[in-house]
Amino acid sequence: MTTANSYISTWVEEIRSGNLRALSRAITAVENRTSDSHALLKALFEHSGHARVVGLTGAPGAGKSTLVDALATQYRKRDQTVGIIAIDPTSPFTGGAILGDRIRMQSHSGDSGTFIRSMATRGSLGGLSSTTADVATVFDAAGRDLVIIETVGVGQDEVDIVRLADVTVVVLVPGMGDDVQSIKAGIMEIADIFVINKADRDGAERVEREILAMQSLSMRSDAWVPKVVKTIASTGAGLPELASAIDEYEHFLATSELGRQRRIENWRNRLREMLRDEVLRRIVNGAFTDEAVAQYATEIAGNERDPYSLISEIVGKLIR
Ligand SMILES: Nc1nc2c(ncn2[C@@H]2O[C@H](COP(=O)(O)OP(=O)(O)O)[C@@H](O)[C@H]2O)c(=O)[nH]1
Ligand SMILES: [Mg+2]
Repeated sequence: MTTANSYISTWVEEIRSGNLRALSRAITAVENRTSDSHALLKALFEHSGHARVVGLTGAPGAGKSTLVDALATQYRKRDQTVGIIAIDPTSPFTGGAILGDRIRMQSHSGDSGTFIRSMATRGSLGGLSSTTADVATVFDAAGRDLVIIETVGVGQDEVDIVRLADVTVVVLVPGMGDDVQSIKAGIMEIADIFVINKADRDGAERVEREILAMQSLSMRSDAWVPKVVKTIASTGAGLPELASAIDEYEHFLATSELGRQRRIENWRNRLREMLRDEVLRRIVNGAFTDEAVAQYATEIAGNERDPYSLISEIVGKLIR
């Protein structure tokens, strides 16, 4: 027990002192939900709460990774440290995302102030947004000033992830068929800032007009009007403007109590998810092993047993 605790506290100290290997090991542990990750997160939590979290979402190929890179460079110029979580649901373990991120890492290589981690969406034992939130907590406790989460804006998972962020940036591009109208309404509503990337291409103005037209029709409940920033991520054009737009929104959050409310709302959702994960984990470790599930399923399919009583029975045992 004591050994375990001192092992964890040594690990925490290493993480907090900027040891990148310790940080990397911590993220891996959290991602894989290893047996010591729980104790680690508990110990790290008290050191968290300082980082600002920026979420960046948009269609594949919109230039999110390039933009995140360029944004990290902006923050490094201000001497702020950055942790990047890149999530790509299309490339679980191999393929484009990982290769792309290896290449990207080189652009910051030699600078320990930017730390990039790609996360697989499949194979994660907890919910994806839960794992992402925990990795963000690790970065936060490690003293990173800014955590940037990059995710493809497609499904509910991604919307949940983006909700973790203090500031959400939705990346659009001219053409590509993702006109403002066809973008998922859910993604549209969560934008605190719009980026029109690839502004070197034709049609950037049209996208901008569409966003502005949409904004003129409906006001957000908090009265914030999301800024629209045009960028060319590959050259860095518009990046200082994006950083200022993020500053502005952060200032708005800080002076309006909304930042705090947003964090509370976020925790309401996370607590439910954490509870669900934990209950499921305990049940799977107990009565609901793969073998048992196969047996139950066979019996239920054969009408030898009813599923309702089975679930009540299993959950009942856990709660008592
Ligand atoms: N023309 C142009 N190409 C860009 C721009 N930003 C990114 N790209 C390119 O678009 C492609 C996809 O970029 P990537 O960052 O991987 O997109 P992601 O899938 O959204 O992360 C890459 O070939 C980038 O070099 C831009 O502003 N203008
Ligand atoms: Mg990417």
